[in-house]
Amino acid sequence: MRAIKHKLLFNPKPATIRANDIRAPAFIRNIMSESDQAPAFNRPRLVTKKVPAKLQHEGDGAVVRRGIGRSELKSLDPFLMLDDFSVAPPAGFPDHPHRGFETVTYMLQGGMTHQDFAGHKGTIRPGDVQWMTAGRGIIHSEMPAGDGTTSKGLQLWINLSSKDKMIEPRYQELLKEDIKRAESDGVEVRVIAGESMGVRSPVFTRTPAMYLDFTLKPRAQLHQNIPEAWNSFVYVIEGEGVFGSPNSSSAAAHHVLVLSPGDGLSVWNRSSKTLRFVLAAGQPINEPVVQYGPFVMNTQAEIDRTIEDYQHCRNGFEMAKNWRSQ
Ligand code: FJE
Ligand code: FE
Repeated sequence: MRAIKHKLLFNPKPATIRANDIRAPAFIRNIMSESDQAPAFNRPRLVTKKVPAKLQHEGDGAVVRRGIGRSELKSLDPFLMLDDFSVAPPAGFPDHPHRGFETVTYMLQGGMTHQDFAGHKGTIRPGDVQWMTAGRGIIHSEMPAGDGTTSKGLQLWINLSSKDKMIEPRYQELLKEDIKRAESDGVEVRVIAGESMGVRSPVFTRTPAMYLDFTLKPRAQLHQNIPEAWNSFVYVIEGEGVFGSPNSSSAAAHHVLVLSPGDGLSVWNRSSKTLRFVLAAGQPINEPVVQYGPFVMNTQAEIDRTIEDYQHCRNGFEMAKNWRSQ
């Protein structure tokens, strides 16, 4: 079991067995290991806050469940927003700008077609990821693809540090097949960013971050390392699970769980249904954040300049001049 592996990993000095050691017979050792409640981490992360994602309208007729970004959870440095979106034509997110952060769109159902002012265009489908570094400026549309069915997914906004806010925009697009998976003991992980269960994502995270999609079968448990100094949260997509401590109450779908500092997270699926959740963690930027809708800068003066740049098609918004999505 993974728990045992981790215990070995974190045992600083395994006891050496001397010749005169009296070892318990095998049946006693088994009983001991079954009742052994030693935690998998030195400093297990616990749930400090459980917030239901709140339904609200966004874009043009779209509905989002906002986890991070709602008033009770304004941000969790470096994370600015997590929207669990659900949108069917003709609703969508028509032409709008971004500056100063990254958007990560992860599809769960249907498809989303994006078009930007630089001619970049594509459709992402379930399991695909678009990691967009808006940097100094992107203007784009994000609309549900195809036949009128509802498209669903998660959009995570990750802040950029002051030195990166005005970099050239960049896309990293990963198809489902390109997202590495690992499976063991009833736990499956899709590694969108960072590393888990021995597999690593090729995504470059300008703000150091991890983003993992876990599926746990009934009775499965998981122990995931998380860098100590990073902020982290869980968003439950489906089912229910016990997070942080085996004694904590279970958390159901559409809740954000903010985690305390620590070196890892343990999760138990004690239900009879599949549990699916994303775990995100990131290195805090520790800079002032001034947000005006889709512009995120450090000061109000920078926001004022951004609005001027956008209105006058300058400093990264040049291509906005004669552009409209089709
Ligand atoms: C936005 C207007 C918008 N949540 N989740 C204003 F349209 C948007 C916006 C989105 C968005 C897009 C997708 Cl694909 C998924 C979303 C908001 O595009 F963020 C602001 N501020
Ligand atoms: Fe957008």
